[in-house]
Amino acid sequence: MSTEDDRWFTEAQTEGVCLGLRLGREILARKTPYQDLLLAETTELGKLLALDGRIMLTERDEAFYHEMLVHPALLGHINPRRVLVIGGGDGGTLREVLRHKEVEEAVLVEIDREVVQECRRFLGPVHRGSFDDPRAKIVFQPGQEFVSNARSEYDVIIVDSSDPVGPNLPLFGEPFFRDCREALREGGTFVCQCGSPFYYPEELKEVHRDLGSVFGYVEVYLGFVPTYPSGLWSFCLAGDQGVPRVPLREPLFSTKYYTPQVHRAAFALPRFVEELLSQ
Ligand code: SPD
Repeated sequence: MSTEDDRWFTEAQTEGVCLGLRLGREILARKTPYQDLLLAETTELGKLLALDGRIMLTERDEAFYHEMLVHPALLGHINPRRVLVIGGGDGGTLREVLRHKEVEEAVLVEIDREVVQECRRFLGPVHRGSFDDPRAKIVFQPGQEFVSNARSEYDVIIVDSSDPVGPNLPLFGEPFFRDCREALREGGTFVCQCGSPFYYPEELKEVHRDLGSVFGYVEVYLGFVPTYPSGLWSFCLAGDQGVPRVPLREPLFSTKYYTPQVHRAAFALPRFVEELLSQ
């Protein structure tokens, strides 16, 4: 399908469905110790970051994902001072966390140093200097290892992982969720992305079930990310003292996708999602 002048990146979203993005200049393509890393210009969606052939972000729609991963958790917490981000080596999640003036420290734990290094260099509009913010601390370590050594330290834990395969697998499942619970302070909130409920219902179902066996409260909400499989994307919020489905404060910054109204509406689930969660 690709010729020299007409190159495409295609992600096989399922065995029978692909998404194709027409590429411009390739910025870099190489193997890191953990995964295949690709950074390229696309003709319509800005720069693309793909890991192991999966789209992590395009500049055009990354804010949709990062805002919806971060703001429901932070604006639903009464005073989020210390925040832990697991994964998210492109810096988009960290950027959104640091927009909250209550945040005094944000620790980002990324397994792959090269992802941070290359995103820092080529994806300025995504991280917008967040790696160098005095409130940010960057740690290169497997997220599950870092969390297993933390006790009652964080107000919010955000898991910005890829799909549950390869180096991301340990970030899904009960043992990791238990360690996250231990790492949270009283009244703390956990949030993670849970994939496409349309193509991968089992992923959401299992994360929801496993979080439910660890935390007192779990809530599912949805967002729209055009370049992720099916576009319809799910997230789970969890905590032991309830998880508010409404913002406790107004956001004091501009956004591309998130609004307090979207926040409230995101918890209204289509029938097929309600049904898969109740099975
Ligand atoms: N199907 C890929 C889902 C990836 C979710 N996380 C992306 C990381 C962007 N910060």
